[in-house]
Amino acid sequence: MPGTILVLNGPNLNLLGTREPDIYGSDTLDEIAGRLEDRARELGVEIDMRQSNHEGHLVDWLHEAQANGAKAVLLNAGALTHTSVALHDAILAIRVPVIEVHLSNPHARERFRHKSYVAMAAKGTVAGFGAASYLLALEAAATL
Ligand code: CA2
Repeated sequence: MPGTILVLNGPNLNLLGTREPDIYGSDTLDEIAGRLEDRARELGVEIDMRQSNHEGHLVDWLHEAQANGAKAVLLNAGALTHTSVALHDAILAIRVPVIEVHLSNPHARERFRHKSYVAMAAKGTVAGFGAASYLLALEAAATL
């Protein structure tokens, strides 16, 4: 639907809440989606939250955001953040603003997480606030 904010989640984020709560928090992705839905209702925006373990699905959904006239995309590309030129190119290929989201702060972690192909193409990044990163990114997206 035109004006929707797409919330895209990459590999392994379906496992949230089951392991590594010290790094990623104890909320499941469904719980985060619920909180985003509540806040979206208050802000008067529509969200559509998805998750895939496959890079191509994320590329297709970015293209779909453009084709359907989405307002913005919140993208937590998981580990693909640090490897995917395809996602970088897809973000540059669309005019819809993309906000990079991370639960953890990749810059405070291993060196291989310091490079982000998503950040180089995104409008901005919210990272390090756990589930609240998504809510802060939604606030930003709603004002665009
Ligand atoms: O902090 C983030 O949001 C990340 O995008 C999460 C990715 C990681 O590769 C990025 O560097 C930062 C990993 C998601 C994996 O999520 C899991 C959840 C529960 C158990 C294991 C992995």
